Amino acid sequence: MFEKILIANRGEIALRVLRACREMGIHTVAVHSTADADAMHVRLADESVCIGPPNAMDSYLNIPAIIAAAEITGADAVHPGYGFLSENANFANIVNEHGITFIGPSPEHMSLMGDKIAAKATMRSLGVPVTPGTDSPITSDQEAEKAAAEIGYPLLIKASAGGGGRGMKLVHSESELSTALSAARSESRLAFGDDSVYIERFLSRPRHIEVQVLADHYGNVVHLGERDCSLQRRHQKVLEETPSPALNSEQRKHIGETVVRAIKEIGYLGVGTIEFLFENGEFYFIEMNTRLQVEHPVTEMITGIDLVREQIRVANGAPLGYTQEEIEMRGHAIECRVNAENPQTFTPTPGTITDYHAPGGLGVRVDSGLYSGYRVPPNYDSLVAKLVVHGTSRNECLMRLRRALAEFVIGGIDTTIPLHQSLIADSDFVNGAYDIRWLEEFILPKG
Ligand code: MV4
Repeated sequence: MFEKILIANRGEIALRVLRACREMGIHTVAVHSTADADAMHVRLADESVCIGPPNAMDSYLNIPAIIAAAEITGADAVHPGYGFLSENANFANIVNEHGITFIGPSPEHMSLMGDKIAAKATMRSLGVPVTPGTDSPITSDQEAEKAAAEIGYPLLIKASAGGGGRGMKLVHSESELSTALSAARSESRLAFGDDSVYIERFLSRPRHIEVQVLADHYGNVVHLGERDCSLQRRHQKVLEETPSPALNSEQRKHIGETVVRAIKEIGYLGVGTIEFLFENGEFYFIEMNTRLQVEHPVTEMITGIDLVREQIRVANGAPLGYTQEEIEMRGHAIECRVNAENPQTFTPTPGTITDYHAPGGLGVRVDSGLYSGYRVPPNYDSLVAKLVVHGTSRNECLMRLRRALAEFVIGGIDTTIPLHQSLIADSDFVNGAYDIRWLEEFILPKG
């Protein structure tokens, strides 16, 4: 097993990885910016290295500084967490070239899935249902018009190098097509240095459902069910749950088996998430994420599988210790993302935590680096805690979540806890009757 892992991240996920390492007897190296010198992940790590100033470009995205920290401390593996360098194939490649194990898939799989057109073409060829649309980059207005005639309006123009909603253009009719195409191209060139775009049929009110997979070096692949991540604001997830209230057990089994077959076929390694839009009983593949995701704990709560431990084990060459049949999905889990933001305006609220009390009790988990006296820096993502609750049924989970939210004390700054309280009190949410547009409509009248 690895002796020492460098955690190339910050905040709650750095702590999450550190906890898995400690349970496995693996030493940890924290890296941090000058803004994070007092962060919990730095305090708890066996060793820490300051890698630069607050700006992420100069610290958490600074590849030479991170490699130097790994070499100086003698780390034999790097865990990238999520965000930052976690889906950067160039970083993974450099780590590996230094004789250090990148805890994640191969750089080739990261590049393949980073190219959204190639990812879709690959999935389609493997029998995964994909969103109707073009299979190669659009090269001219005429080609776009021809494709649009088959796909129908409204349609979406998406950037191949985009993902997560960046660089999408909604087109209502042919008269808008040429202008939207040039706009999408130039925005994509500016943002990603790549102007490849593709066209998809626009699905008007789907749900966002993603399937978790786990693969080892020996062709063993399992799925760990799905997560419903439809509750988003401006492409930021707010609350996630598993199982999805929208799926029945046949649909779950079918999409799980479809995904496992495809992932086995490409020889993928580690954890991965296959994202679908789900509308009128049909799944449409949109993207695959090659990293551990923020919302992974809901899957852990219903399966009992420690996904970070599994990532580390398979990266080290260990085989999965179980088959699909041995995985049991029990009960229901919900995650609330607690952000340092005003719950009405969503303006970030960095500042000093004056009081802190995390909820506890049966089925309650809090992943957070907060403590009383900690100063939330203004430089990074506003996620400061994840409240994850498990229950034997969705209803029990909801009752427990209501109780846990009421117990949660984060003093000194505004957080999105009140938003979660009003959200889970709404009858549409209680009934599971929501889609990707529901949350923004829910927020609007009060905004
Ligand atoms: C779509 C779509 C409708 N039709 N594709 C946004 C993020 C990126 N992963 C894909 N996204 C969408 N793609 C087609 N063909 C609507 C969205 C979308 C969305 C998807 C999931 C969760 C929230 C969303 C919010 C707005 C738009």
